[in-house]
Amino acid sequence: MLSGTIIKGIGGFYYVDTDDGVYECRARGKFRKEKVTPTVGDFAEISVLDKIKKKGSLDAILPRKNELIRPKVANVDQALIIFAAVSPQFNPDLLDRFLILAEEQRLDITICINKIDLDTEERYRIFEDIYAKAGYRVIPVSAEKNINIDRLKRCVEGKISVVAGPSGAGKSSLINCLNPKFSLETGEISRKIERGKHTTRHAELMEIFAGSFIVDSPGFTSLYLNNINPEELKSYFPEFRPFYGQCRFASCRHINEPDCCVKEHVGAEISSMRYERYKILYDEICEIYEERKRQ
Ligand SMILES: Nc1nc2c(ncn2[C@@H]2O[C@H](COP(=O)(O)OP(=O)(O)O)[C@@H](O)[C@H]2O)c(=O)[nH]1
Ligand SMILES: [Mg+2]
Ligand SMILES: [Zn+2]
Repeated sequence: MLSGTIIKGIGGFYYVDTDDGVYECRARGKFRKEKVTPTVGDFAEISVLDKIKKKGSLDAILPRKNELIRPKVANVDQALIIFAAVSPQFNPDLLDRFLILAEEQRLDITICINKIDLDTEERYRIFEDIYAKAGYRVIPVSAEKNINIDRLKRCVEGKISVVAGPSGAGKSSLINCLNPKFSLETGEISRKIERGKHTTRHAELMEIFAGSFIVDSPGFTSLYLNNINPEELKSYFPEFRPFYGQCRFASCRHINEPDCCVKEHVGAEISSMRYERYKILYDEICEIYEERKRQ
């Protein structure tokens, strides 16, 4: 018997990455009976049917730590959110939307600021500070000049990381940088290929090195916060957490209530930029929420 990680599932076959290479497996009937769908990211036990042709059968999947819906992946360890310092211009509003979606999925989060080689005035440092203070791990890098790639490598080591970020931020370039064995298309060419893809994309794990996987997340492309409950938004701002339970009202939304402990710390422990965005997004989400109730 062998064990490994399911890296791809397609047409009834599951591809399991083991110490003995990648095995193509069919799932035993009991999965259907038990209504369990093996999922990319699952740790699986397989029996070897043909060692040469690398065929096997999927016998069992181990209990999941978590399960994302879009992309459909189990056992995700972290979201790696990649933004460019410039080109495209760093956009904190967009970053906050990515963060909220990742927080909603309860993922551990790393923010990677790429292309620092182009940011001659080092304006990215302002954002590095704001997000580090909010409680996020922030890694400034350059795929082009190979800056801090070791730090990024350590951060993905032994984990399943879901990669997200705007087009052009340098996601593919960074993956190529982490392991020169990879040669993902980058730049304009890659965007043309992406536009050409109309088939539904199946989630697939890329093994960047042994035991370290990355999964692309087309599901993060819609950044309308349609499914966020306005009352839960505050729990997606980690910098509010130290003040939990200290406002006068337990239900405090930290907007216009009296004796709000969060508001008292804005400008100090809590960045004004992030707090202002919280209020804007709260209004936006309330509007969507009300609109849906009327329908
Ligand atoms: N100057 C500079 N350019 C970069 C860097 N990383 C990526 N690029 C360029 O930015 C463009 C978009 O990169 P790509 O990896 O395709 O971005 P993706 O859409 O996020 O996958 C490409 O032309 C890259 O060569 C970097 O660190 N510095
Ligand atoms: Mg790309
Ligand atoms: Zn409050």
